[in-house]
Amino acid sequence: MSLRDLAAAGGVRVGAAVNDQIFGSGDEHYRSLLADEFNSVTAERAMKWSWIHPEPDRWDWKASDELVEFAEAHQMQVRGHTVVWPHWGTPDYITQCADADALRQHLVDHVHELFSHWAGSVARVDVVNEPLHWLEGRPADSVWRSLLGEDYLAEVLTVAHQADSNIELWINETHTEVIPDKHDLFTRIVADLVERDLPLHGIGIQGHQLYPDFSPGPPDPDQLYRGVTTFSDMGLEVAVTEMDVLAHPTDPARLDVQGRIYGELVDAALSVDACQEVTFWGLSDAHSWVDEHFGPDRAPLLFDREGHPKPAYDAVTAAFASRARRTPVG
Ligand code: 9MR
Repeated sequence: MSLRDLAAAGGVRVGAAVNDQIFGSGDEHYRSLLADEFNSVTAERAMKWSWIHPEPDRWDWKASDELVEFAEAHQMQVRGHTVVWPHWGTPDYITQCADADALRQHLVDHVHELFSHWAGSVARVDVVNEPLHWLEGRPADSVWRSLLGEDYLAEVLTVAHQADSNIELWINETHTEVIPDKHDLFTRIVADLVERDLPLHGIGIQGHQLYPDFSPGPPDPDQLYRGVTTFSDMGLEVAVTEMDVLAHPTDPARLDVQGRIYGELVDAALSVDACQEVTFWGLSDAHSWVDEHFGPDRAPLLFDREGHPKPAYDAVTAAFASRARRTPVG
């Protein structure tokens, strides 16, 4: 049984981030692996503001439309990623905006155009990505925070809900499972939005495991479980949205160690009913943002460079199988 079949048997989604260059090149092996093993896709870049709407009067739909059409043809769901992102992926006409009303108008125009284009084909959107500093328990500095104020998340949710109330709205954050201060602040922010009844559907816990290259702590399934239950207890849906696990090049047992870590993390997340999705941040070790940023050969994904399944694939498959045994569909 493929990963996708096992996920479907448990009523959950298994996703992959799609690299627009490889996908767009028409690579048949890449495309068939994607459709055979996954039932959800996230565009790794193609839906970000800088790519899809690089200038106020210019939209570039090609790469994302092609992905949405592919997903429809293969009965896969689409996770839209992302609208407001303090750190990155945002064009200069936004990051250099100096006037709050002008920024608000850009937000309304952008979201309305996106959501009317995507109506019926994009099920959910990470409307805010990484509102906090990457490695510290404090808000990220951005034009959104400086012009619209601390409560800009509420404003973004309201604008998006007015644009299309059928698209699920998500906030996506990273490293909360390895930085306790960050988890605590994020929990307070989300609890406040929920208490005020803002239209928030779910929380994405990205799940990048970059230790020891970057993250302050090693992968910790208990902390991931704590993160998932925190938001599930607030009545929200939860997804692991960008998982990858770095396998350090000098460790001879690295692929087995990586497999064990993957299995424990996915198991911890899927053991909570509210966790409805695990998405991996890429398809095979041939292409990952990890190698570009942290050095070559970190082999962070489920398939090797040739597209063959690794021990990580087997471990993740076992975790999805156990979810399917616990909550069979139908
Ligand atoms: O993997 C993505 C990389 O190809 C892009 O250049 C980069 C900027 O758009 O974004 C990377 O994806 C990020 C994701 O959108 C949000 N969480 C962290 C991911 C890795 O940096």
